[in-house]
Amino acid sequence: MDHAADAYRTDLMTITRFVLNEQCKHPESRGDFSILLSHIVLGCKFVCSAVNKAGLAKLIGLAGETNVQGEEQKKLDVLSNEVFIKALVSSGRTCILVSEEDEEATFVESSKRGRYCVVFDPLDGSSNIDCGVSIGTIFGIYMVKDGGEPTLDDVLQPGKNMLAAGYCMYGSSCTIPKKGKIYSVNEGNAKNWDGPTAKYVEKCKFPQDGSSSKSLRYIGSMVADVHRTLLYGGIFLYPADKKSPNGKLRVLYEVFPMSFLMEQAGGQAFTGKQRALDLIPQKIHERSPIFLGSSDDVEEVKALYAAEESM
Ligand code: AHM
Ligand code: MG
Repeated sequence: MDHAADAYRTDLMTITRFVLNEQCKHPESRGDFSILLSHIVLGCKFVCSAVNKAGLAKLIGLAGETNVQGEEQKKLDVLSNEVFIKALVSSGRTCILVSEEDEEATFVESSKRGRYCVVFDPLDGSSNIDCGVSIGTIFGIYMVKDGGEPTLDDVLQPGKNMLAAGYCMYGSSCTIPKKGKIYSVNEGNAKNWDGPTAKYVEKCKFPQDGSSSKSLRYIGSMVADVHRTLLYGGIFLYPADKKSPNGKLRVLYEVFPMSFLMEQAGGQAFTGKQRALDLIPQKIHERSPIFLGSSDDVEEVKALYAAEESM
């Protein structure tokens, strides 16, 4: 007999149910973190529905503003940012918010203040909005350092101090394979790459050890490229180059959360100089080169940088 339950999973594990289940295991907890996560989930659900109906609701296109990094803001960038700021402030559990879209950090007024700092990119990959490719939200959470008045130092902490990080992909639990068959990079920047990056990509195409060459996959939405890397393995790189000596991606809300997730899944994240999560950012919108993915693949990049340093 054909039961609906055979065709569909009916024991749905939603994120809200997961968070509540986890919280029940810690009866001493105050529930603050769960409340914060539920507000992040609310933001994601709102943005998801806005992205789904972007074409119909005339949300496609530019907002007419340029953000702090000199990039044109899309209407959905502006809307998503507003939604997240409001959701996070109204959670009553946050004290400092750093968003890709806002030049200055937001300090939550004292009556609504909590102990958590949230760094986020409300809509990563927004250049892909208009063509319907997957885009997403990236976030990381820190605990404020002490009970005093919050300061920027509370968010300028190394990534390894993050309590949690996540992304939500719009449009579409894992352990990343130890080695993968895919490399993911904007090859259009190749003429400006440094030696180790160029050598690494050359090895991906023309391996000298008898292994097969890797396939190139590059979407141009970090969320989608890292999502695939987590599932299939391989490496995602946004290296430094002559034009952008610090790469493109922002430390607090792109590099750190994705590096955090990559390490949790058993992979590695490297900046070209050090473990990405050991960086201590000096500015909220600081950038860093990043190589992240399967442990063995990142190890190869590390060896090439080490070899160059010893020359
Ligand atoms: P955004 O936050 O302004 O969307 O920019 C970040 C995006 C990442 O999602 C992606 O990895 C990268 O920029 C792509 O950059 P490029 O077009 O230079 O390859
Ligand atoms: Mg981004």
